[in-house]
This record gives sequence, C-alpha cells and structure tokens, in this order.
Amino acid sequence: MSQEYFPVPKIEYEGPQSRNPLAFKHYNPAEAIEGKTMAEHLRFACAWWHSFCNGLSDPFGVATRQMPWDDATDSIENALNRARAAFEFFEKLQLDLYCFHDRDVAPEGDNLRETNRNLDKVVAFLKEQQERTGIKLLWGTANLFSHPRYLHGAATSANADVFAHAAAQVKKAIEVTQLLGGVNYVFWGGREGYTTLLNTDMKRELDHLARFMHMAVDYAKQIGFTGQFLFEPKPKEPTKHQYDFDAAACCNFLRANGLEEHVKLNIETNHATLAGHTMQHELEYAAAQGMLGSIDANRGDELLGWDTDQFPTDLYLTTKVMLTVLKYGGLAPGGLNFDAKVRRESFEPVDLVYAHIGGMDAFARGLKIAAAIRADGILDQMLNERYASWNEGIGAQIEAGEADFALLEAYMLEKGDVTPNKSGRQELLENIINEYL
Ligand code: XLS
Ligand code: NI
Ligand code: NI
Repeated sequence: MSQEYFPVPKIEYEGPQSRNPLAFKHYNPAEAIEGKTMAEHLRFACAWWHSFCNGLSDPFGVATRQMPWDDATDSIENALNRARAAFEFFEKLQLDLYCFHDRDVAPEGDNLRETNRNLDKVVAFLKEQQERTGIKLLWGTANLFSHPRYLHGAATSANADVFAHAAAQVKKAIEVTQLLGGVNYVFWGGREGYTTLLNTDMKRELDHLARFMHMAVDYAKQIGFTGQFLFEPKPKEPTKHQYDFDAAACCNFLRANGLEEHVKLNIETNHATLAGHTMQHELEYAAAQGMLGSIDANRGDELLGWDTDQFPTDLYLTTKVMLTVLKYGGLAPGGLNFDAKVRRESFEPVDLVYAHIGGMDAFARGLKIAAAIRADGILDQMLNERYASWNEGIGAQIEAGEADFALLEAYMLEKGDVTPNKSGRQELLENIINEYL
C-alpha cells in the first residue's frame, strides 16, 4: 500500500446524534430529497489549489502548512505525489468531483512545449485515478494570473503576445479538461481589469476579452468539447477595477458580445460579498437570467474585507443558497466546489478533513432545511399573496403586454388613488425561517 497522507479512515454518515468529529452528521449521500439523492443535489467538488498546493502564506508571513505529499520541488514526481494525496483525500471524504487549474496539477517547464508535456504526464495519471475510483472532473481551468507574464492581465493585456500565450494555454486546458471528461470549463480572469485609466484603453481591453472567449467557444466546437463554459465574477483584488465585477456585469458582458448562449456563471460566495452583494442575490440574479451554472462554495469574513476563502458553515447561508438552487431546478452539470482553504493556524492535514466535513454537513443541512420550507409552502404562499395584484385585472393586463401608458392613466384617473394595503412582513418571514433551523 502506498503512503497514507491523511491519517483518517473513510468518513461515513453517522447521523445527527453522532459525536464523532470524523463522521458526517447530515451528509448522507444516498438519502433522497425531493426525488434526488443528496449526492445528486449537492455535487460536491474539491478545489485542488487550496487543498493540495496552498501552503497558507499570507502578506505578512510564509507558508505554515504541513503537506507531507510535497517535497517543494517542481518535479513531475512531486506532482504525482500530490495527485496521490488528492485522490486519497477525495475517496476518504466521499467527494465525487474535483476542480483544478492547469498549473495546480503540473509544473511549468522552461517553455510552453515543455509545460504542455508536463501537463500531459500528470493528466494521464489523473485519468487512471479517475478510472480507478469513479471520481470525475467538475471543471478545469487555466491559471492566467500567477506567472509574471500576466502582470498586466491575460486576455486584456496590453501586450498581444501575452494574449497569444493565454490563448495557447486555454486551448491546452480545454483539451485536457475534455480528455478527463470534465463537464464544465471555467474562465476566471484574475487580473482582467486595471489599476489606472491613465494607461488603459478600456474599450479595447473589453473587446479583446470578448474575442478571447469566442475563440475558446469556437475551439470547443471544433474539437467536440461539450462541457459548459463558466465565467466567474470577482471584484477587486488584485486590480482596482475588474471587468468581471459581479453577476450583473458578467451577464451584461456576455450579452453585449453574443456569448450568452455559450457561457454561464460560476458564482462564489466570497466574491459576492466583496462586490457588496449577498450570495443569494448573486445566485438569484444569475438564475433569473438563465445564467446560473455552478457555485464556488465558501464564505468570507465580513470584518476583514478581503477574499478569505473560508469553508462555509453558516446555516442561514447554506439554506438560502439551497432555496435558490432548488427553486431553479438544481445545479447539474454544475456543482458545489469548495473554493476554500483552512486558516493559516490550521496547519495539519487533518484540518482539511474537518473543513470538508463541516462544509459538506452545512450544505446537507441547508438542503434539508430548504426542502422542508418548500414542502410546507408557506414562503411561496406569502410571496404569491404579496404579488396577487398581478394575477388578475390590470396587473394581468400589464404582464400580458396589453396595457400602455394611456390605458394606465385612464385606469388611475377613474380609480383616483392607491393606498398601501399589504405589509412586507419581513419580521414574520425571518421568524418563519428560524423555525426550520
Ligand atoms: C480565486 C478564484 C479561483 C477560481 C478559479 O479567487 O475564485 O479560485 O475559482 O480560477
Ligand atoms: Ni473561485
Ligand atoms: Ni475567492
């Protein structure tokens, strides 16, 4: 038997009464809710970069994390050991899916040709591991932000050679995602934005970003890659203005450039809050536009104000997320990717285990609570009552497009005035939610 990197047994469901810290209390993969299993609803995925690469350095201090699979070299052997650790972890945590950036799984070489060769070697191993375990790829992506060549951005760089390098990298990343049967491909800009307009041609940069995405879509078509493309909003950090600020900005960008048929959104909790929104707002906005693709499940610390990428444990958050997900018919082919890392102080391998158990249980509870709320129907009923004036009479006429300003003026002149006649009932609604938690 090969080396064991995580000193824990396979994590099993033991039920809410269990006090075993190495067991699920709520995530019971085979349990059916609203006609689907929990595993089918939740589609949990592990984020390779935070889980197996991130040493937890911060702007003030070096890495602290014990990573017994990592010998701190750029060798292929090191990359393979990391993959061994990753699949051991997925199996032990019952994580059916994972996500990676090209550079998380394999080291850069001295040039693109060598880098691609490195990637091919590790990807062949990942394929074997997927076949051995049945674990699948939720999405692949390309890291277009870490290397110094991307200091001005990638698709929005002022340097056309950088655009070309990014294109070559994404071409390859789509190919390996396809080879591994990935069901989505994520664009995350990272540095697609700017810090000062004094040196920036915004219109030109936005046009380049659109051209880049069209090239990706065309290439996918050419090679028969049928995975869903996803665009991930994130405001600030590191650039002052990022073109992918929030769901609304991303939807507008996609529509303005004829990409809405091909690209949906990957919504991340901590990015929502950095944009000044709640996660549920971003999900509802994207879903209402038919653009909800997948979720990067984490949370931020609202007192810190930066992208802390913490594991989600807040039941209000997970309940609200699952209310929206259920309302719009589920996430597939998207999923819930834990784009989250343990704290710098939580430096032992077992901390990653606790972190995932907590995140998975919190979402399992959110799912159960959301399903119970839906089964009772009280929220729906109150919502319908609030909008009742649209179901008949003038409201129904407006919705059907049968009214114009002149008709509405005549209607109001006749009626005289309108007085508020329905309370918003926010306090009652909040009380009702608490009854289910
Ligand atoms: C970082 C981003 C990144 C994307 C994939 O903040 O969320 O992890 O999900 O590049
Ligand atoms: Ni993310
Ligand atoms: Ni983030």
